Amino acid sequence: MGRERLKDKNIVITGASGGIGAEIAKLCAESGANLVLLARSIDKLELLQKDLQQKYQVNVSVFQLDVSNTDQVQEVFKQIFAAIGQIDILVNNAGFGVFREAHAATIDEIKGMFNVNVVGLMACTSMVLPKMRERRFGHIINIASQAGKIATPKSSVYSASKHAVLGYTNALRMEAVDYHIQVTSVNPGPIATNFFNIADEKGTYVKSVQKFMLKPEYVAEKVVDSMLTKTREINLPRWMNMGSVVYVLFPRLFERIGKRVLNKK
Ligand code: NJP
Repeated sequence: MGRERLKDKNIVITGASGGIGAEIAKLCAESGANLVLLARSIDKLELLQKDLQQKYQVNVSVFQLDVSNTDQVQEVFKQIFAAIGQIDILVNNAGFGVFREAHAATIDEIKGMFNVNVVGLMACTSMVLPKMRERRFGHIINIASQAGKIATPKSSVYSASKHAVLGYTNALRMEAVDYHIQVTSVNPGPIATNFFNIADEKGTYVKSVQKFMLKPEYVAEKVVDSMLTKTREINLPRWMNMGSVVYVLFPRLFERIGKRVLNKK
């Protein structure tokens, strides 16, 4: 799909220092968009900034931001608006998971996942919504997960956080429609990124899902293709989403028959 519509648009991406965030940034820059890249690792953001500016002659600003620090979110978004005027697209991508059974998850891990994946995403969204509503224009893309549709053993907390993201995103979409603001959720299965260095310490899950692991470049392509379109949800791989449809219809049967498949972590 042609991406000319992204030329000169201002796109903000959280969690842009690596993984799918960095890949989304590359494709947006290639399409002529101006970028604001956010993450905690400012050194990585500065390297990416240099690379994209040199290759594509677009404006790229970077800000250090821990999205779980809501005071910092407010401060950084004020600076962004002062620097670039308006935000056309926000990609809420920052997130992490720790795969552990519910009884073993520590309070710090629980708060950590919710503060980044849920509160941080909502805080960033609330910073852009008023201006998008005023302009009656904008697109908010929330990176959720297939884990937001089907919870599996060892992902109770992570799944709960992504279920929260999907609930928020679905309500937001209905609130935003009259203001011509598009809202898209992205629900991928496993993607080959650094995510698993934190989520799957022992590498058990990575080993068992290796054969259908998605490439970050592929996920990024789908996300960028959806920008400024009316795409409601992106589900990858598509067959995995069929599972969540069956799950809604026959939950008891699905949990019983799918036990082995769902127990990969
Ligand atoms: O992971 P990774 P992905 N404040 O670890 C940033 C979801 N997802 O690209 O702060 C601000 O390579 C971190 O930057 P830094 C997943 O839940 C993934 O796979 O510098 N930023 C880095 O740029 C997440 O929402 C899979 O450490 C923070 C980025 O987030 C999204 O995809 C499957 C931060 C993470 O890059 C991107 O993850 C799925 C904070 N407090 C959903 N904490 C998968 N990989 O399998 C982290 O269904 N970041």
